[in-house]
Order: sequence, then C-alpha cells, then structure tokens
Amino acid sequence: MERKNCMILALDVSDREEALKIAEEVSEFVDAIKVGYPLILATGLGIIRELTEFAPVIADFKVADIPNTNRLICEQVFKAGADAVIVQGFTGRDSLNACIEVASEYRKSVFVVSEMSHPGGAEFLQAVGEAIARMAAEAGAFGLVAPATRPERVKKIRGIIGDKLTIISPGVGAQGGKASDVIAAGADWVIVGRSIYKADSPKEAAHEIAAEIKAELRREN
Ligand code: OMP
Repeated sequence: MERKNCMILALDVSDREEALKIAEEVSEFVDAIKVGYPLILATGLGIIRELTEFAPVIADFKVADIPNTNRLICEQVFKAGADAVIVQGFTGRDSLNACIEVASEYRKSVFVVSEMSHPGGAEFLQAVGEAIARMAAEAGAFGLVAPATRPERVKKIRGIIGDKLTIISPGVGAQGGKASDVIAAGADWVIVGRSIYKADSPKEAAHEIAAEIKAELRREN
C-alpha cells in the first residue's frame, strides 16, 4: 500500500454496483479500500477481488476469536485477494499470532485495533489500548487502528510504538474527527466512510479531504 493520498475509503455500502461505482470515482484520492461485514455479507467475498481493480483492499473483519478460528478466517480473507486484514487485539497474543502467521504465509498484512473511535470505545477498550499497541509491535503486526475522534490518544500511541507500526485512523467526518488533526497527531492514513460514500459527489468529497491532508503535510514539512 503506497502512502500517496494518506486516505483509505471505508466502503460500507451494501449494493455491489454502487460499491464499484464509488470505488472507481474516488480511486485517484485513496490509497486503499476497506470493506467489512456490510458489503461482504450483502454481496459475497468475491467483491474483494473486484475492488482490487481500483485499489488494494483491507478486509475489516475485526477478527476476534481463538487462534484456530482466526487462522481459518484469515486464510479465507487472503485467498479472496485482500492485501490486509483488521483484527482485534483484546483476544490476546496467541490469537493475534495466528493471524500474523497466516498473513506472512501469504505475504500480506495485519492491522490490530488498539482502541475504538466511538464513545463506547472509551468504556472498556481504552484502558488496555496501550498494552495492545505494545503487543502488536512485539508480535510483528504491520499496523494499528487508532481513533481519529481522539487525536491525543493517537499521539500517545505513536509515542509508544515509535515508527515501528503504521497507524490507520477511522472517525473522520461522520464521527466528528478531523483529518488534519489526526495526521498531525501521528496517523499515517485516515479512514473515511460516510463523509465520502453518502456525499452527493463522493469524488468531490474525497478530493476535499485529500486536499486538507496535503495541506497538513505541507505545513509539517
Ligand atoms: P465512517 O464513520 O462512516 O467514516 O466509517 C468509519 C469506518 O471505520 C467504519 O467502517 C467503521 O467500521 C471503521 N472503524 C471505526 O469507525 N472505528 C474503529 O475504532 C475501528 C474501525 C475499523 O476498524 O475500521
């Protein structure tokens, strides 16, 4: 996944044609497309390979099971053509290791959720977010998912992991986070869903957020 636009599209629509149309329209502004339960349950796993025509695909299954089940899930995801999978870290090291082992067999990547972006994410998960980030770094994950709704937490987590892991950050727009703030806090990519796919013009919306990110990167350099 090449860091060009620093933006990942969260394609949480449930119609195949709409998904492909939006992916094509915004592909010049995003470096990857994240798909999860909404689109895959509605259209089938084959949508992953169809979307790879436009950008690398991250499969967001928030994998959270025992090691053997995690292994079986990750095998399906990578066989279907995904470049990366998102897994939960709270299930522990053995479960995470199972995902990372499969990813390395396929030469693919694992992103670990350290803390979630919604208000409930602060209820239980935040308390262990830093420990999860450390575990992910030690286990050899490619990256972390950390909340754009709390840039101060992204900054804290970046301080803990240094440059060892890539941080992708959801919560921009519909959930209240601001792309430039979380990039400034240390995220490598922002993940944007509704603000793009629900916009009258997804292309224009993606263009605007991409411009905001570029301006922030220029300011930093
Ligand atoms: P919007 O809120 O519509 O921009 O979508 C955000 C996307 O990121 C959705 O696909 C969520 O499932 C996902 N997400 C979060 O919003 N918060 C998290 O803490 C983690 C994720 C994720 O793992 O991608």
